[in-house]
Amino acid sequence: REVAYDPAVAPPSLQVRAAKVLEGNWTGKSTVPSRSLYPHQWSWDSAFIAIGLRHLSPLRAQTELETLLAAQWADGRIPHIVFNPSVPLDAYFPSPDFWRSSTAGRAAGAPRTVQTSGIVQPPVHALAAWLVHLADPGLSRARGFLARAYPRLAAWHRYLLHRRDLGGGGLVSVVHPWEQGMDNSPCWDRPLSRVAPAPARSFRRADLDHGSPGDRPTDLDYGRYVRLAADYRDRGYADGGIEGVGDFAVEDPAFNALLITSEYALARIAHELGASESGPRARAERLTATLVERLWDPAAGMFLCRDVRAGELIPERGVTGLVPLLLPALPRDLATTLVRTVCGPHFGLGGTTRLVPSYDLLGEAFDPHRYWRGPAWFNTGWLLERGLRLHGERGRADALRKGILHAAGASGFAEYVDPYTAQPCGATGFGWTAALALDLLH
Ligand code: 9YW
Repeated sequence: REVAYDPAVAPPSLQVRAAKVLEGNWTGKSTVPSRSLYPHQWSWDSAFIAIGLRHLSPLRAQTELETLLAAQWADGRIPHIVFNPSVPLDAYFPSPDFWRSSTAGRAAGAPRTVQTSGIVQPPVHALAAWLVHLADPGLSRARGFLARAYPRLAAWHRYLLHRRDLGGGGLVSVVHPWEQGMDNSPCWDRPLSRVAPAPARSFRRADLDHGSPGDRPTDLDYGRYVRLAADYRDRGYADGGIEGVGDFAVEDPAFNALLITSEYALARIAHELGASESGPRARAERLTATLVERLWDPAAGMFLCRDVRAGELIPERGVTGLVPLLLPALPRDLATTLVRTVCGPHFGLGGTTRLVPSYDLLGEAFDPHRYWRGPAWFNTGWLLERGLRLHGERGRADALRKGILHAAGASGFAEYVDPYTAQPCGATGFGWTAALALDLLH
């Protein structure tokens, strides 16, 4: 029997559905990661969101990044959250009255007119700015988009390279699991065990109003996050070498690999602006060598995190240790080994999984539903898809792309999914899931 095609009843395409999510999460100046769980602007979310938004509206994508950059501190840091003053204080914890950026962060140069957090997130921004520029170079030039963004992005990288080299070996350290962006990854269990948690009664978790407790970090995790953030705040958000650091300082592979990727982007931006700057590219190559020297673990066949306080590598396999596949100057044998690891028993890509789990499938702490302890996330999937393609793994990149697009659509653009079944976890209508799906469609 023949069924006539009726466009009125055809289901909306993935592209249209993703655009709708981004439309719904747009506030007029930036995009929230999730209307329910995360009602403000998040730093690396905005970078990923801009990368997708550029296909819908290059102007909105530029505005997204400009709003974030306008909240930069005088010391160069880009805060991990820019608060929306019209959202009630109890909608998200920790709220502005916890961070107190304009008072506690005064010495570090926090802005007076916007409230922000005082920690940072991975530096995806120069990469995003470059990709946004490429979507409509005419508009970008007419608005002076890169000319205005460049000094801010350069100051951001300087802050990280000069103020955050806590291990003294040339890599950037994060001082809080929220900075690295994979909050409760088992990679943090060991360094976090040194942190005395803030008492559970001393704060109220707004996240549990929206997310199922089994999909979220535990109360003990939160107690430690709160303690670390409060200590940093009480030191005036000062970064003063290893003595000035709290109990948590970690050199993370993904954070540093994203900085390197953004250094390459910064080199392209400088070139576009007519500057003869060889700094960023040379730094990117030097940093790649340092990353290999300090974080590569031949036995694991991947990068590991370095606990700066303890002076040792952390023996846990997190997806963070695969992200350096993004780097063009990675030695060939390391790239080959990384691909083997992604597709081997610990991450299962193309075998037991179609998406990359956030943590070792065989690890003791593996939990397919709990946040960064196993579920597959779309931003890391997108980064690995790029890495595979860069190193000539076209078939695997195509398959991962297909897996990501399918899971994004089928899950209602979930925050994260079970890596085996792609069952949705966390929030749906999630900003970077929709944005990065859109990008992969182009
Ligand atoms: C938090 C917004 C953020 C992401 C992080 C993710 C989570 C929890 O949500 O952080 O309260 O900040 O772990 O990567 O940027 O989507």
